[in-house]
Amino acid sequence: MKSVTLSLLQSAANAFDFGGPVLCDAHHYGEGHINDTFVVWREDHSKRFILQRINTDTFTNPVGLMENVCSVTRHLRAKILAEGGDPARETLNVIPTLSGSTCYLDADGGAWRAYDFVEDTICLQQVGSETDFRTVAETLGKFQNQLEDYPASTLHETIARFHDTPNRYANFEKALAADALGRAKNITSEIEFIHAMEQDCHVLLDQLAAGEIPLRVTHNDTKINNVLIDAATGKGICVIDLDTVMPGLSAYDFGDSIRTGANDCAEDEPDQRKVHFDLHLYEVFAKGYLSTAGASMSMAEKKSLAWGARLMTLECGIRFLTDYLEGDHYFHIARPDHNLDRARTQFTLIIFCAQHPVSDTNMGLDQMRRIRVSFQFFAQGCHVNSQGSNVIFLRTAPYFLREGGMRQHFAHIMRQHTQQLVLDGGQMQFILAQPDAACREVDFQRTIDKNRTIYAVRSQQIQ
Ligand code: ADP
Ligand code: GN1
Ligand code: MG
Repeated sequence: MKSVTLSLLQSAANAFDFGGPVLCDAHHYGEGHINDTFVVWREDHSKRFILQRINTDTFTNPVGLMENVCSVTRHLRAKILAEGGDPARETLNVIPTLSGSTCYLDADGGAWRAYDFVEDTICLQQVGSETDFRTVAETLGKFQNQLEDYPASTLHETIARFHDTPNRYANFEKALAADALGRAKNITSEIEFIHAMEQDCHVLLDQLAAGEIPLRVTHNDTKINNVLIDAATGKGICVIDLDTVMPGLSAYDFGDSIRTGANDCAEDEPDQRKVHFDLHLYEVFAKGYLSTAGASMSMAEKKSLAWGARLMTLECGIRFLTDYLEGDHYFHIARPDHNLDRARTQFTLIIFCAQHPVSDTNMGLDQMRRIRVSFQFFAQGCHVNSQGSNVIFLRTAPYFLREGGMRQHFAHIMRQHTQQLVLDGGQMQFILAQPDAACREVDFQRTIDKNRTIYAVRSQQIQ
């Protein structure tokens, strides 16, 4: 799409009923990857609005999309009023055009829409505190509840097969086969990683097809920056970016938030050593989400949420990498290899969840809790405090130790404290040793003692 100039923006703004003329600023607002978002002010600065050019390469039916948004927000408004809330702040309010339409189509085929600006809110790009993440979780769970009785069949499918992970996988394969920019040679290990995950891609759709989990009306893009938090009270205020509200699975909404929130660095962090999946934040989010959405969910649906975390992360990584192969035409980028960095971050997060007990009861929380103790232990300070020595994991190491991000964390702790690691079912213990800063070769001798597998660290100095 053509880039937005001030005159294009001003003529779009002139089409809307803002209650008088507005001043435009052609700088993009916010950090969305899809639409072009701007803030416009009334000339007397009494009020501001969000003016957005909908990305019509992505959303090919903007009029249908706005029908969804208007109808969903009407439904939400009634719920908010019934609950004694303030609909002016707690959902998006569409500003009509001067001719009464929900969007304005410009001469270049661009589609524009406007909303009231929801004032005095915080939009998180990364989770700063546990409390905020819990708030995001509760707000999204509540959003799901409020849409429980929405007639799903009336919604336009704004992006076909949006969370069809096997189809995303197939699209990746096509982009790889075409390799239009000759970039495949840069991503051999990522390709191998995706191929190894192929079977996982089907899990949620298989559960849906088998009738084990229900189709609901879901948001489908629950990145944490799509929830606004009240700046004064810290309460969750408004779920925004409603373009993808469509029939979907609760696992999609749960998973996309985990992907963005239980990660203690940015989605596009270029240094993979800094990427760390935070199991404690996972648990915080799960509790918050279930506290508002859980009552109507069966155990099978709750269990599916953990798969959502894994598959939304995988799917997003696959999408970033597909875009990288195809020349970065889908997600906005700000630097070369931006999509590659984003994809790698997703894959590192998955490696961290490699031991994720996705099929356990109670969404794996019990087992999560057990293994968390040790995960937290070896995650402590591991980036801050690097000794500069190397630990090499041999082929005999458990597979998850051989993978990038996980290995970094293990390696650091190994060289500081650990002599022996015991895996007992999902449980791990570390037997501490005095720190020794030598460069170590670490091997894992598999010893079976009835029910127990012991990976002993044969730690020998190699230099
Ligand atoms: P995208 O689809 O590109 O992510 P969004 O609709 O999420 O677009 O908008 C991008 C950003 O603009 C949001 O992350 C948020 O910071 C800000 N934003 C969007 N709508 C509003 C609103 N009504 N009030 C305040 N901020 C908003
Ligand atoms: C896009 O629009 P935004 O920035 O909230 C994308 C999501 C991805 C996300 C990755 C419509 O979200 O699906 O998960 O980027 N939205 C669309 O950051 O494709
Ligand atoms: Mg957004």
